Amino acid sequence: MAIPNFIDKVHIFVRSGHGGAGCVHFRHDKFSVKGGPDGGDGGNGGSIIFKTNRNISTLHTLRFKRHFYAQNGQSGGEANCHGKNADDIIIEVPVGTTIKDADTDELLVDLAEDSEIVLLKGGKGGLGNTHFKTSTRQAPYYAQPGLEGEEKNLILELKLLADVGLVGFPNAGKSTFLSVVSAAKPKIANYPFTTLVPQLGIVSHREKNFVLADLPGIIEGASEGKGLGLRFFRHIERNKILLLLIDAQSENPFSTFLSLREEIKNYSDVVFNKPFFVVVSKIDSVDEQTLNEIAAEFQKNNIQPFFISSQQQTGISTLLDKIISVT
Ligand SMILES: Nc1nc2c(ncn2[C@@H]2O[C@H](COP(=O)(O)OP(=O)(O)OP(=O)(O)O)[C@@H](O)[C@H]2O)c(=O)[nH]1
Ligand SMILES: [Mg+2]
Repeated sequence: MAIPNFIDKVHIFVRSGHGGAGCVHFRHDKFSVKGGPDGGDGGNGGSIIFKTNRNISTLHTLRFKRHFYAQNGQSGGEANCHGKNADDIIIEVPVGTTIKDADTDELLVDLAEDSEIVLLKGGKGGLGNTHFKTSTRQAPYYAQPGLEGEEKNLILELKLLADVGLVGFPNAGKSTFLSVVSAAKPKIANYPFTTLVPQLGIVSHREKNFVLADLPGIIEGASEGKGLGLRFFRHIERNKILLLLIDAQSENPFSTFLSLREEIKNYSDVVFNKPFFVVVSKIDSVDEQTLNEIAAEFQKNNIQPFFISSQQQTGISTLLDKIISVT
């Protein structure tokens, strides 16, 4: 499920402007033939600024324009005339963009929140000769040159912020679900803790996209620091909606659901209060009567679960319809 417009990594070249030179000039009009210095300062070069914009969700505009040169500052003029400062160049990027130096691989900035940063400062304009007059040097034939701008090759990467998080006990079928709804290829196996770090996939459904995160399974006691789950709870805090995956084969799916909620509550109120859907997985592996009993138990508690089988691809479309209606 490739998404043509989904660009998450681009190379660009940026250069800030040089400062304008300070001016060497002496006043001479009909009243002062040998006037004092009046050379003005040079203007500053334009800077390269990165700014987040929440209305942009990909880096694709940078695919067409990859070179950014800020203008140089204007030179200073006579009669203390200050050279014009060059305009800054503002490059807008989605929240979640990281910027690396392409030559050194050094991470320069992580625009994880709304922010604006001057990445390459324009060169400062030079001072005109007015500034260099002293009691012993009445006629300075000197002004500063403007300072050089900077240039850099950059790699911009968009860290995907997942909209939807898959949360469940180990072996619940989270990775399998991710693998059938996105192009991601997570490791799947019939033992707990197959997934060790969060995996992300982009789900395209009815011309809408969302990012789904498959998180390592949490175990009872995760909130007390047992198992891997806790380390990754931070990711869950950034998700908008959670899918609580409950294995239909578990002894009592409803009490499995309650213990999952309990684990979450012990860890974080933020996560506990997030909207969630209950998804009963692997429904191909139990008989219809069992499914009816599971449904009845949840319904008694006013919860309407989704029933899916990733293996047989049943119930998936209905679930995705619901997700895109709320993301
Ligand atoms: N019958 C059946 N088996 C499934 C289904 N989905 C997943 N499984 C199996 O369940 C086992 C665990 O699946 P995973 O997707 O690795 O589970 P997980 O929740 O990611 O597990 P951890 O990463 O260990 O937390 C694998 O053997 C899968 O083949 C399903 O819809 N039906
Ligand atoms: Mg997994």
